[in-house]
Order: sequence, then structure tokens, then C-alpha cells
Amino acid sequence: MATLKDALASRLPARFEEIRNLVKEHGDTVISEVTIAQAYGGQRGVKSLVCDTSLVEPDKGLIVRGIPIIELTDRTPEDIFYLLCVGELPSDEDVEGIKQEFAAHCDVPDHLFDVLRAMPADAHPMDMFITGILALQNGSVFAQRYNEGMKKDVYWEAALEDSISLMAKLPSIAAAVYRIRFNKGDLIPSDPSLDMSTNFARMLGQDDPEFADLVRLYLVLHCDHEGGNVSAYTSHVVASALSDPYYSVAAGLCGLAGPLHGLANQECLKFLIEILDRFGGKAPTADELKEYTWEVLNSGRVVPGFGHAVLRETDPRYTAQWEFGKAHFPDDELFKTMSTGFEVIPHVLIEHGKAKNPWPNVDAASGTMLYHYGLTEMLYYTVFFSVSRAMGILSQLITSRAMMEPITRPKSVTTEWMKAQV
Ligand code: HAX
Repeated sequence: MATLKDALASRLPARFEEIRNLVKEHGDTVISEVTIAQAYGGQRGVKSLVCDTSLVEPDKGLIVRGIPIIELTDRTPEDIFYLLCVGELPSDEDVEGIKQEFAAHCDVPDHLFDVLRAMPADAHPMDMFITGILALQNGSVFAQRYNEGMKKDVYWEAALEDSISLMAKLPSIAAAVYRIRFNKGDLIPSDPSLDMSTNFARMLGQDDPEFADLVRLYLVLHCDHEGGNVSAYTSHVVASALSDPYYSVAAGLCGLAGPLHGLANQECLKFLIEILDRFGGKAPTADELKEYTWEVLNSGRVVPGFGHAVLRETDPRYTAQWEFGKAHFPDDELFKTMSTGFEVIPHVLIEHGKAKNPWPNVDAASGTMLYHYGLTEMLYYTVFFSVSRAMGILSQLITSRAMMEPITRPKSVTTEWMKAQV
């Protein structure tokens, strides 16, 4: 069987050498400057971080290992996880290998479900999901082998083992969160003979192949977004302390749970539903929506689903979802509202003059898609996002350990120090 470990083992030494030589020969080359505004402004644009799994180009959006995301929209999460980790798209044999590896690790211990059931009825699904991940930490191979004196050059192997095991279980944990939190009845056991998307859809309680296809697209589109976003960066920092993948992914997902990051998909759907309610369940006209958007801005709120810290064009992940909706449910009122928003809101934001990017991001569309297929519990949407984003976080973590990166420790300075510079 073709394994991810073999694929990585045959490629990593050359990459390691390449990076070692780059640092040895050009380590003193300056790649970025930092201004006072950047230091106080979320380090925007400062280049002091390496991420080889993906890149976000302001005018093109997400590029996964050199391939624009828009060219990957017919792929599966299994393909994408392989691509993120290895750097190349898998062969059929590689895909079979990764499916078998996931199947071998998909069993979730019962105590995890007990933990989820013991949580308060109003616990946020992200709280449950992250708690579920942490409840698996006692099984970390990385933590165990570290305690046994594991050598640095094989950290990546243990990180990979934990990553495969965690990735294999995430759909079951996510589905359990959904069914327990929203009283959907008994849990539906995982069927390891199915692909990840179909299995996840089924465990949520949906047998509609069209929904499974949406799950596939969703998991592909949300997989990674380079290294500096809140969740990836948080995980990177935590993992650099050699905290194992369970701790590191959980830490990153706490960041994804923030309203300016992953929780935005929930906020965005809330916004679209508010609009539909205001207009009696019918999609508003362009003029009505324009007026409504100004009301939101004038009340000091942000327009969810628009803007981005890096992107300066329409997010291709938005476009891919819009095309899915257009093909499958063009007459859905929520979809029509979202489409009108795409026509109107960027122009309002340009006139408003604050947002550097007035175009829609990934979150402007994802809630509408899930809602159409009956997954109406919007509190849940960031969990969906998390299952996908874990692929990016874990592949970045495996790469970091393989490159034997040290602990992250940028230097902070005081405001007095800043004042002394000027
Ligand atoms: N509506 C209203 N105002 C907006 C705005 C929007 N959609 N986007 C940006 N602005 C405002 C900012 O609040 C900021 O105002 P202040 O100067 O008063 O603070 C100003 O425009 C400049 O911000 P920016 O440089 O364009 O944007 P940032 O890099 O600071 O922030 C955000 C990027 C995504 C957080 C921001 O655009 C926003 O809040 N958007 C709405 C929430 C959202 O859709 N988040 C999801 C992003 C995608 C993601 O990461 N998903 O996980």
C-alpha cells in the first residue's frame, strides 16, 4: 500500500537540505522591514513567516502547493490532504492508500462522546468540537514518543501519525457534535468504506448525494490559507513548543472560533437571514439591499462576508460556491439575496471608503449553501470549516517538524522603546 509516510520520506530530505543551504548561504539577506504602524497594526504585510503548503495572492486568492484553488474544485479532501502534505497531487494508488489509512484510524473512543454529552446544552458547537479534540490528546503518539526520548529528525513521523489519526476522526467528532448539540437522535456510526465527504454527510444524517458533493466542495475550499491567518499562526506557535497535534489543532481552532475569522460564516448567514426577514422572506431588490447595507454601516457594524486582510479581489472560494448554488438552486431566496449582495455591497463599501477590500470572501457564501440543504443550525458552521482547515493546520505542522523548525519567539518591545526610536 502507498502510504503518506513513504511519500514524505522520499521527498523531505532533499527539501531539508535545500532550506538548510538557503539559510546557510543567504541567512543575512533582508526580506522585510517593519514600521511602527505594522507593529501596532496586527503585523499586516510583515514577511517573517514561512508556509510552503499554500499561498494567498491578493489578486488571485488561494494557491495550494502551486495550484490555484479554482482548479481543484472537482477534487476530494483526500486528494487535498495528500497535496498539502506532499506537495503533489496523488495518484489513484496514493488516494487508495490514504483512504485505507483514514479507515484504519476512524474509530473514536467512547469517552469522547461521553464528554460531549456532559457539556451544557447551550455550549457552542466549536467549544464542543475543540473539547472533543482535546479529549483525544491522551492518545497522542507524538507526546508519548517525545516522553520516550524521540530524536528530533523523526518528530515529523510521530506528528504525521497523530495527524492521520486525528483527520480520520474529525468527521465523526463533528457529526457527533451536531447530533448531540441539536438533539438529532442517535449517533450514526462511521462507515470506513466510504470517502470522507459521503461518510461525513451520512453521519450528519443526510443521504442526498448532492449534499455530499457540497460537503466535498466545502472541505476542499476551506483547507488552508497560508501561514499568517489567526488559526494557522496560532497552531504554528503552539506546535513550535512541541505541543502535540491535538493541542496545536485545538489551539488554532480556538482562533477560528472568532467572529473576524471562521465564525464569520455564521455571522454572514445571520446577516442574510436578517435581510430576508426584513423583506418578508423575499430577496430584496438591489436598491433595497443598498439601503440596508448603509444602515448596517451607519450603525457601526461590519458587513459580514466582505473584506479580507490579504485578498484584494473576489475570493475564488466564494465564486466556486456561488457557481454550485447557481447550478443547483438558483431560485432559493437566500441564494438570490447573496447574489444581489455580490452586485451591490462592494460598491457600497467602496463609497464607504474604509475597507481595503470591498469584495466577498469565502464566508459570504458557505452558510447559504449549507442552509439550503437543511443544515440550518448556523452555530454549527464553523465546525464544518474546522474539519477542512485542520488539513491545512496539520500539513503545516508536519512540514514544520520535518524542517526541524525551532520554537517561535519574536521579540516584543515596549511603547517607550518605540517612542525612543522616533
Ligand atoms: N464592513 C465594514 N467595514 C469593514 C469591512 C466590512 N466588511 N471590512 C473592513 N472594514 C473596515 C475595518 O473594520 C477597518 O475599520 P477601522 O479602521 O474603523 O478599524 C477598515 O475597514 C480597514 O480594515 P481592512 O484593513 O480593510 O481590514 P482588516 O484587514 O483590518 O480586517 C477583516 C479584515 C476580514 C477582519 C474585515 O474585512 C472584516 O471585519 N470583515 C467582515 C468580517 C468577515 O467577513 N470576516 C471573515 C474573513 C475571512 C476569514 O478569515 N475567514 O475565516
